[in-house]
Amino acid sequence: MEASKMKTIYALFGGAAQAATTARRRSGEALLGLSALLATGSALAVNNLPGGPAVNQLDLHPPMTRIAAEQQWLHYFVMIICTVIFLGVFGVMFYSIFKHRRSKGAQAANFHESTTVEIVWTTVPFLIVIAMALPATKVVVAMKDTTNADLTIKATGYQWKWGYDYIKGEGEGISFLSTLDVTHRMMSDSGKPPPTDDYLLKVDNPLVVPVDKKVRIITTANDVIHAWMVPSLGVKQDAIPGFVRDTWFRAEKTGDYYGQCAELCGKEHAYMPIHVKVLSQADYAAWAEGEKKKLAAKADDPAKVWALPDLVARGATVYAANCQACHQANGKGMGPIKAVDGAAVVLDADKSKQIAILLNGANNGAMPAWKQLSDTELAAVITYTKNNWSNQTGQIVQPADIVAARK
Ligand code: HEC
Ligand SMILES: [Cu+2]
Repeated sequence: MEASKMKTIYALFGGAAQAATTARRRSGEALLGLSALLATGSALAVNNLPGGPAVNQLDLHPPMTRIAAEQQWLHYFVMIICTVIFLGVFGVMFYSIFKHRRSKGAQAANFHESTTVEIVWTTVPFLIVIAMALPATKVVVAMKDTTNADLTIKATGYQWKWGYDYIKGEGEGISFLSTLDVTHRMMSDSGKPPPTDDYLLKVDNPLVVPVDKKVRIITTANDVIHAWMVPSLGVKQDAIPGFVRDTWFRAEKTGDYYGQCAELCGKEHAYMPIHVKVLSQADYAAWAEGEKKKLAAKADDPAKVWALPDLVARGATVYAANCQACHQANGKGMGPIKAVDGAAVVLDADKSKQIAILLNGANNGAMPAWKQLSDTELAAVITYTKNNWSNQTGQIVQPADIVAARK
C-alpha cells in the first residue's frame, strides 16, 4: 500500500499521538483521504478473507458443502415468498386506505361470514406454509443425519478456546487445543486497527480435516454453553456442558474456512474463533501421521522425575501458549489479572496452593481452570512461575505432585 494512504488510514483510526499530529498538519489530506475512502470503500487495509467474512459483506458466505448450498437456497426461497406476500398485503392495504378514504365519501362495506373468503384465507396460507416446510424439513433431516461418518471429532468449548479430539477415523487419538493467536488478542487490547484480513480469526492450531469426507463433529462444553459455527460449511451446533450434540459436514473444496463461537459465553466470547483447514486426502494423511509422531514424542510419563532447568524450559513454552495473554510476558498481569511475579501463592513453600489455583481456577473462572493440561505441563508451568522473573524459589513441582492433587 502507498505510504500516503497508509498514513491516512492510521490517522483516521486515531492511533498514536504522532499520527494525530501528522493528521492535524495535513488535515486537508486526511479529509481528502476520508472522502476517497467513503467513495470507493476499497482503501481499507483489510481484504476479503476467502472462507471467512468479506469486506462489507451482506450476503451469506459462499457455500462449500451441499448442506450450506441448500440452506442458502432455502434462505432465498423463503425470502422471496415473504417479499411477495409483504408487497401483496401491504399493496392492497395501502391501495384500499388511499382509494376508499373518507374525504372521497367512501362507505364501509358491510359483509359478514363469507364462507368463500374464509376458506380462501385459510387454505392459501396453509399451502404456502407447506410449500416452505417441505423443503426445509428435508434439509433439517439431512443436517441431522450424522450416520456413516468417515471421521468423528469431538469439539469441546472452553472459556475461551476450543479443544479438538479425533475420536474415530484416520487420525484417531490426535487431540489439541485451538486458541486465538496471541498477537491478535494484543491488537484487540491495544485498540489498533486490524492490519490483517483474518483479524480475530487466527488460531494457533486449526482443526484439520480431509476434503470430500463426511466429518462428524460432536459438540460439548466444559463450563458454559458455547456453539460451534462455520457458516461456509453450513454448520452451527450448540456445545452444552454435560450434553453431547452432533452435526456434520463434507467439505467440497480444500481451503481454509472460518467461524466463531456463536453462543454468548462470557466476556471473551469474541475471542474463540474456529479455523477449519480442509486438506486433500494425501495431505491430510501426512498431517495425521506427523501429528501422531509428535504426540508419541510428547506423551510424557507422569512418573518421570525432572531436573529443575528442564522443567523450567518446558514451562516457558506452556506459559507462552496459555498464560501470557493474560498475565503478560513479564508476569506482571494487568488490571484484575493478578501478577504472578512476586505473588505470595507462587512464592509460598506450600506448593499445593498454586496447584489448586491452576487445577480449579480462581475468582469464578476469571482465572480459568487448567485441568485439561497434562500433569507434566502443569508441573512445568508452575515450576516455571516459581523460578522466573524475580521469583527464584528453587522450588520444583513434579508431575507426580499434580497426579496426587488431581485425586
Ligand atoms: C483469561 C486470563 C487468564 C489466563 C489465561 C491465566 N490466568 Fe492466571 N489469573 C487470572 C486472573 C484474573 C487471576 C486473579 C484471580 C483472582 O482474582 O483471585 C489469576 C490468578 C492467577 C494466580 C494466582 C495469583 C495470586 O496472587 O493469587 C496464579 C498463580 C496464576 N493466575 C497462574 C496462571 C498460569 C500459570 C496460567 C497459565 C496456565 C494462567 N494463570 C492463565 C487470569 C488468567
Ligand atoms: Cu464460547
